[in-house]
Amino acid sequence: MEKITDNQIQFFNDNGYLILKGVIQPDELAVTQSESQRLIDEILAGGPADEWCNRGPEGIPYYLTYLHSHPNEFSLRLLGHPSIGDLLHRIIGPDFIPCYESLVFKLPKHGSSVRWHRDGNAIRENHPIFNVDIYLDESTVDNGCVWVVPKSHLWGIEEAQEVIERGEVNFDRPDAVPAEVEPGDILLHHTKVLHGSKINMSDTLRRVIYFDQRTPRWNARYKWWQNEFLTERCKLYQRALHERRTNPYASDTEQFAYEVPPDMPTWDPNDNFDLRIQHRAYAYQ
Ligand SMILES: O=C(O)CCC(=O)C(=O)O
Repeated sequence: MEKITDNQIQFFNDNGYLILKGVIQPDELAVTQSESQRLIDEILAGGPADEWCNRGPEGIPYYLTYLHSHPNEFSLRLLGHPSIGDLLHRIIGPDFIPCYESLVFKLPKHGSSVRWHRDGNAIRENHPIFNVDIYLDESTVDNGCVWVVPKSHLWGIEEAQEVIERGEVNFDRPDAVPAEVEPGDILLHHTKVLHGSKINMSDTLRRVIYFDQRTPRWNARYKWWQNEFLTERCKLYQRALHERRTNPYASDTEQFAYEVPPDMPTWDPNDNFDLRIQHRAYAYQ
């Protein structure tokens, strides 16, 4: 199993992004590709997942929210991937809790663009709050890969906001770099690093799964959600690890050992709770 190195963690902390090569093995990649295609087909046919799929600036579907809640064979097991657990533990700490997931897809010929942005409500302080982006397809400049502005996660809120407002769709920044990747690679992007992507005019599809995670200590400080949101999501993560353990891939050589953070519940396998744990239902505002 590939494990993130200390040098890679340093690069991520310094630059706000990092590419990890070949983390997802071919057997898992094949299941993930075919299952995600099934969900995309369901969206394009106006099936149940479509109601949960956002459109981009061009009006094209591209962003399936609450991925685990759309019945599928791959997303919980992917969340339970041991390399992902290991890197979350090492960068964030043992109390990480996966809080959100989505499937982003850029359709061939008319794949949505994503303007320069930071994710969520940017806070002033700099914690390692980041997304794990798992690529199912090659992502290149040609098919609308993500661009990042290295070190911009260290900028102040006003400085970043000025760029976001000025250059919404202008990717010709001399300091921007394309995060080109291959299927099975992982991109880590800090939620405060400026990032975005151009429209896909090429013939190729590109799909990526996003996992976002937080900790109870950050939530206590920034008051994003009522505590129950984290307790439900902590149970979801334990369920994901259970799915991976009980339905492993042939390529699995180990499992991630998660210690349930203090004051968080232990999941009971008989507790078959709703996987659509919505942020807004638990938001403080
Ligand atoms: O995958 C992409 O092109 C960017 C997606 C993104 O940054 C977002 O949806 O917040």
